[in-house]
Amino acid sequence: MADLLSKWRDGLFKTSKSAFGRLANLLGATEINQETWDELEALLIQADLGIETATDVIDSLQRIVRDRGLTRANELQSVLRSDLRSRLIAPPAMNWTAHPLVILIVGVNGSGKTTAIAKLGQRFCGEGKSVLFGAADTFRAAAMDQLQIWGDRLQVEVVAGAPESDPGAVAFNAIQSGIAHKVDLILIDTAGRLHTRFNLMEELKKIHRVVGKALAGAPHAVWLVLDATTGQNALQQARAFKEAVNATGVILTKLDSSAHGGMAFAIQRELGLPILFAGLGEKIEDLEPFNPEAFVDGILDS
Ligand SMILES: Nc1nc2c(ncn2[C@@H]2O[C@H](COP(=O)(O)OP(=O)(O)OP(=O)(O)O)[C@@H](O)[C@H]2O)c(=O)[nH]1
Ligand SMILES: [Mg+2]
Repeated sequence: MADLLSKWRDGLFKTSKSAFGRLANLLGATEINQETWDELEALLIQADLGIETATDVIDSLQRIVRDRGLTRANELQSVLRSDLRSRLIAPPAMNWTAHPLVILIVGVNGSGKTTAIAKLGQRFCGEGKSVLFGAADTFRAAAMDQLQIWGDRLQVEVVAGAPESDPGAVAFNAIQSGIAHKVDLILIDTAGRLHTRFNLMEELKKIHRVVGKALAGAPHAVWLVLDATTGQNALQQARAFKEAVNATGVILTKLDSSAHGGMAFAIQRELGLPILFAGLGEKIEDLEPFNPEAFVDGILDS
């Protein structure tokens, strides 16, 4: 447990050092006055919470201060911590009813899709599930090699196609193979694409449709991989992917290289999508189920 908490703390080091790092100074042994509120609001906006969330947090804290008759700024620290925790939802438990369970992994270029698939493969294999990877990123030959290397290492079957072959066909084959081998989980990797490129988003919709033809009800989930270093721009990406292929959850990667961890709040508020996993480092074991308490403690404890 201590291990897990230090993993979150280390992973969120940059975020906790950024805007959040000034909280301790701001919320010191002084009286709460208008300046406290103005500075706190500015700090929360700089910390990537988004303007709406920042305003909401201030309103809620002001209510608590009135109700409890608080006067000292340092009393706001614990109030803020519990308010921030309450704004993040814990990820729902994995639903394994479908067999095989098919999950489509989508996102812009370089967001960490293939790495996340390897990390998820390791996690679910460790939980005793049989896993298959579908390499429906036929755009770059290296992409298939990358997934194959992970597959070999994890002893997970990888279904790939010829370079530049139809990604929908690869996804279809992956599902057929998964059904034949009675695997528990099929993770389908897709090529990175800019959410603004119409043709590429149409191609993604097609992959989604083909997956549904290969197995009724599939994909059972669409996980959107967002790079935490991109900050607020990730929200635009998320909206486009949510609309195109009905993304059901978010994997927030590279929190360890980002000072923008606060965007987790904006993602939940503005998209209503749960954050399922958080990438806290480059190693295969550095993907953790999203944990609101550990997350808030990580960003506040600098
Ligand atoms: N520090 C850190 N690096 C990460 C994390 N996740 C992925 N990366 C790195 O990000 C880079 C891109 O990762 P990929 O998994 O190849 O990204 P992708 O989305 O599959 O990329 P495309 O297929 O080209 O769209 C790699 O160098 C990864 O090691 C993370 O959580 N933390
Ligand atoms: Mg990839």
